[in-house]
Amino acid sequence: MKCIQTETVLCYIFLSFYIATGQDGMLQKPEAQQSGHRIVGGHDAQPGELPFQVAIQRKFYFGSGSFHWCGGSIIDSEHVLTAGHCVFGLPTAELIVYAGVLNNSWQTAQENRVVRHVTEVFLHEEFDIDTYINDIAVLQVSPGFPTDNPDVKAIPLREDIAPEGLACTVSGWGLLGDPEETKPQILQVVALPFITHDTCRHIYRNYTDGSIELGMNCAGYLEGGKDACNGDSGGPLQCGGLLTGVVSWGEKCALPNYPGVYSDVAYYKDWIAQQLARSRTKFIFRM
Ligand code: 4AZ
Repeated sequence: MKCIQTETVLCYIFLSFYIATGQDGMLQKPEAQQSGHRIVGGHDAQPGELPFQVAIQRKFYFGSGSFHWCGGSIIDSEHVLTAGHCVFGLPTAELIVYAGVLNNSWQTAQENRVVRHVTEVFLHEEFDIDTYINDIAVLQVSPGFPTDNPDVKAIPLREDIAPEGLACTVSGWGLLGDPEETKPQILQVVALPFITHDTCRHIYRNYTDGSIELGMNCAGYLEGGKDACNGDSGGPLQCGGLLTGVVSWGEKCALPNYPGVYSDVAYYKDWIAQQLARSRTKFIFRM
């Protein structure tokens, strides 16, 4: 959304309202922004089904409370993996992480809910907001996640290239379905087949608003119908119990021949390990 000069004040008032009403920002590539087609075919997640899923929210400027922004995955006792575009340009102090919840409303108390502040953001040094190349970030939370909560658990990272067609799930609190622009309060999950980098690059070959670059993989059906969407960014593509992708972008949602695009966890395994090491070193020096 662009604000032109003569209408700047009105536009910003509108923009604040737009954000406050929970229309997440930044979740499609800027050129591909626009909705109308949204996640279809998902269903409510069951308690304990996706204990690694977190909701990343942004705190309101005034008063208490927060609004949904992105998804993320717990990767160890004090770190969350998410998309670079979810944290790009945002103050660390504005972010808050909810784990162990199916309902992502900050007002809804839930037995196993764990709320954590973000203490450090490690955004990929070469993240490109125009192309979404290197759309990945590690968040350090404080204090660390509990070890005895059945609804809060880390997911191991995939280190090899997943095979074509592997059964995966993607999950999140992103937009639900046409025509209503509602977002679910309950975490949604949908099963999808994995699409390798090479195949996806071919599928998107004639697309002019983006391309499948190194470090990107995909998931979905060529006939469309099941996909991640606005508000799911940063969340997990899980295949065979391993974190395989991070929701990144796509041409709208659930369209035929435009599968969802993910940051490839195996491709970034060394980068992720480096960030975890950096984070731990910083922690030692902070004491
Ligand atoms: C988004 O805006 C978004 N269909 C996420 C995934 C896809 C498109 C948009 C892929 O969060």
